[in-house]
Amino acid sequence: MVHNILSYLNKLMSNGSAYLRPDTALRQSCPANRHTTTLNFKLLTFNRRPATGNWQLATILVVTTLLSAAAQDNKGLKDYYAGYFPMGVAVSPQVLKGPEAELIRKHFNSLTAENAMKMGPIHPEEGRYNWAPADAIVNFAQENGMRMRGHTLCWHNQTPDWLFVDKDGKTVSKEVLLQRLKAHITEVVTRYKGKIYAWDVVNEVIDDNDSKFYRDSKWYSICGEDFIAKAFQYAHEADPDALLFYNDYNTESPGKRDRIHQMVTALIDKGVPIHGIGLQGHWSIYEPSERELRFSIDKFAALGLKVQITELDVSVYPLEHSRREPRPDEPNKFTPEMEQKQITQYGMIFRVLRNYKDSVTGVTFWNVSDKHSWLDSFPVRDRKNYPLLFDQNLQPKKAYWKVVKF
Ligand code: HAH
Repeated sequence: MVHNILSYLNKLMSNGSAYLRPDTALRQSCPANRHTTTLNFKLLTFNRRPATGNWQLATILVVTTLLSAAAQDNKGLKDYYAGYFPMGVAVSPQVLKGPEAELIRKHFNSLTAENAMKMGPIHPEEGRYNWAPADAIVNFAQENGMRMRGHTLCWHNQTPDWLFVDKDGKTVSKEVLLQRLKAHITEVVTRYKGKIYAWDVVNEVIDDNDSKFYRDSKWYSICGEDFIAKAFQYAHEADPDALLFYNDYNTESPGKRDRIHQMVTALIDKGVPIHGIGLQGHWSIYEPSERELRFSIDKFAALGLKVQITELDVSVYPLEHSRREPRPDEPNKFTPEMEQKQITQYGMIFRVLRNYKDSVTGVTFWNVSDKHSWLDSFPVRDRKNYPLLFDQNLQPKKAYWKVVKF
């Protein structure tokens, strides 16, 4: 049908009645998200005074334009970035059944479980696994031909109560803890072997404070640094084909970046199976700078590692990494200034990522839309944030158009 209309149009144009350049004219005159408004406006114009008196032609113009707008509208993030990297999103099983499901199918070709595969949720008692939420997400990915990233096998947060203590509540030995880590990783990685192509094996073990090195966690106080290399080995034994990542935030601040680089270099030198670095990408409208972002990607890619942005969002507030109480004057509104800065920041981030497409092998957003983000309650509870590309009604924001028009 599209073909017929177009060839009829062509015929009219070659007859000399050609005054129509629907596609070009419209694309230039309006941003893609204004198609509907512009079309209505055009139609009204024709109703009042058809340009050539040729109603048939005017109708065809409207129909073709509608079709081209519809085709444009069907493209999602993943389609714009098909020549670059997969576009992912972190989800709960609930959003896969809700109104978000359609948006997820349209825009994303990779999924991460926001919480369902973390040790606390998936392994609540020793030897008892809660598979259903994680399975639901993996199944959705499979049914929709999406990639699946696993998050995360070893982290200091969201751990189950039993993990670090014995039956009497006493802290376990290093041997017992490593044995528990091995059992956990083997069970989880084996279950999703062939379905999860990349795992965040170890998450956030480097301290934020430049005067420290490793984070002072239960894992570290019981095992020393050994648990890190072991986690990668256990994961590799369970699925030799999976790509294994070290994942962290604040990776553009020079001190932390250097410590991560030092740790990862030592792992590589020891022959530990590590294939990539996850830069979480919990960024803000104020940071990182283009220079720091490029520097981080360069530095890790130079180690021969794949780089993925694993948890992208752009907070409209300055970054803070520790919880705190709300302040009385705490803003909650998405102001035009925030919006403008966010458009610019998202534009910069994706320009850089496209530029590094040979090193950057995946980009994942942390949550679907501004309707709900983990940043609504972190680091300040009840402070609304607007960090994503879709608004609270699941509509693309101006920052979305900035990211896809290049
Ligand atoms: C990430 N940490 C975690 O990797 C992810 O699993 C979680 O759902 C959200 C964010 C970021 C982080 C943090 O947990 C604590 C302080 C700063 C940043």
